[in-house]
Amino acid sequence: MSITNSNEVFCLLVSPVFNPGKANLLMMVREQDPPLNLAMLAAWVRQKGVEVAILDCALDAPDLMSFGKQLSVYKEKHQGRKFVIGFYICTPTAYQCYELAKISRNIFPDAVLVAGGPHATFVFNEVLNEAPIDIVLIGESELSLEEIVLQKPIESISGIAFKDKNNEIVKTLPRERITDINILPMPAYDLLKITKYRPPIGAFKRLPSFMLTFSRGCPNNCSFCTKTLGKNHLQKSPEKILEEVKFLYKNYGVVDFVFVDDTFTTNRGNVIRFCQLLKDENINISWHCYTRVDHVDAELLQIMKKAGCHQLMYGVESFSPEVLNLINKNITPQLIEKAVVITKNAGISCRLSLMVGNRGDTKESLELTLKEVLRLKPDFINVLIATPGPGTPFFEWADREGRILSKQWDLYTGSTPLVRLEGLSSKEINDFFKKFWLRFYFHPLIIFKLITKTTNKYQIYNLFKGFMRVMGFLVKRK
Ligand code: B12
Ligand code: SF4
Repeated sequence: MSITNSNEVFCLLVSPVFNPGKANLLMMVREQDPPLNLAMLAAWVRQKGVEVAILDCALDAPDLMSFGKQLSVYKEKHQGRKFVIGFYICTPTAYQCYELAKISRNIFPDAVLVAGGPHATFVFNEVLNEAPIDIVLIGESELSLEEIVLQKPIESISGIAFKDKNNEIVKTLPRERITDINILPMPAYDLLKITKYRPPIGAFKRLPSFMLTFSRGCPNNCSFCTKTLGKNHLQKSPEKILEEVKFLYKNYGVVDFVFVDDTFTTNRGNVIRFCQLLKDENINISWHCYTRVDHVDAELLQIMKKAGCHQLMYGVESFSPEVLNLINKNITPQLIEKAVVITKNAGISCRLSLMVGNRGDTKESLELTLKEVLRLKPDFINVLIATPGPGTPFFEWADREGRILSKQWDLYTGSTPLVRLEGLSSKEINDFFKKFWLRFYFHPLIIFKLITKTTNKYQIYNLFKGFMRVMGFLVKRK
């Protein structure tokens, strides 16, 4: 497993297909997601002088056979070179990645196979045992991957796990974090087919639209959230954010952006500066971001609106104070209401992200949440079934109490009840999941608002497509 010369190394980063065959409602509104994390890692490795490519299976290798063919093409093209092949593993794609790793091992018996991402970070033992993966990179991976491709002895690399000669799993010391993320190069957007990607239906206003993220870590502790990059919130400077936006605008004509940072508005000053920079540059873009209801205020929202922000998604989860408390959300129904009102007043479309089947949920808490949502009438809602991702407090609690109903990872998509609750059966969770979507999107006033607010034919077509897909999914579901 040793690499001798960085020029000889070819690093191939693989993003698996998010399996559309499995029950997952979000698939119905999702289009094509860019592997942003791989673009970040690729840029870092390339900066260190190593040639790198990204294979996005969703676009170029939708099944195992075509994946094998693609690998053979790389092998042919880069004969005699040492391959480092890396897989992005999130929980629902874990099994698929294990299959991809097996195929890779057959085609490249001598390659170094590595894996990273949220699932690999929290269940590295399983990954090393179930797949022919040589090294798992834990958490932030730029520095560890650099050392792997630059041939450092494996035992001296921190932030990884691997199997030693005795087949024992060794976890090395934690890796130091990159504290100034402005030193990260711009993600290798040139390695992605930018215009083939498209954010979820309803999240973009016009095309081409692209997703971006500029921050790492979150100081909050919501119990269901997988925090691969820890608690320290770091965000690139507004100037760096603008640089990336401008790059995509000028080189690929991207006019609409979805900032998928967990909480884009955490650093208020940064957001205001970014809005000012957009104005100074006179770039006419529209954008959308995710945030928390306690990280906005009326003035900030007005400034964002003037700078092209057309939609905000708030992680709200529930309107029940007991549930909000149990999931450690650290917000109140009053704060949620205030955020919805000031967002609407600012002329920004408001999307609430909700969950059913969280710890503490009962029929009463879910009825209350639905009632409040229908009263406040945000423009959109997203509803998922609370899913206990490995490494989260929700998973640890449910596992400790023997409440996990299945550890079949490809069910961990947010559309299957996986935790046995005191106050609700799985059937009731499923019924509420359906009820939330159907009651909201079949509400005459919501439909009227959606139609009258849409500004172009394409948006109407897309919303209709999303509506039909979601309803088809829910109707077919038992
Ligand atoms: C943007 C985003 C999306 C986007 C695009 C995803 C993408 N491929 O980029 C969309 C909206 C499509 C999406 C969908 C989903 N997402 Co998502 N998403 C995110 C989000 C908000 C940001 C991801 C990101 O770019 N982070 C910034 C980078 C720098 O961090 P990172 O991804 O962790 O990458 C670093 C390391 O993990 C590591 N690393 C990552 N990949 C690799 C690969 C290799 C080879 C190596 C060596 C290292 C490595 O190095 C990176 C740089 O240091 C995260 C939350 C978060 N803050 O991470 C959730 C998150 C990744 N999503 C999550 C989930 C559950 C989903 C869905 C299953 C939701 C659903 N029900 O459908 C789907 C799965 C889709 C898919 N194809 O995988 C969970 C994953 C939980 C888990 N246990 O797997 C997260 C962590 C949210 C959460 N807090 O719980 N998601
Ligand atoms: S859900 Fe959002 S606010 Fe809560 S811990 Fe995760 S990233 Fe932070």
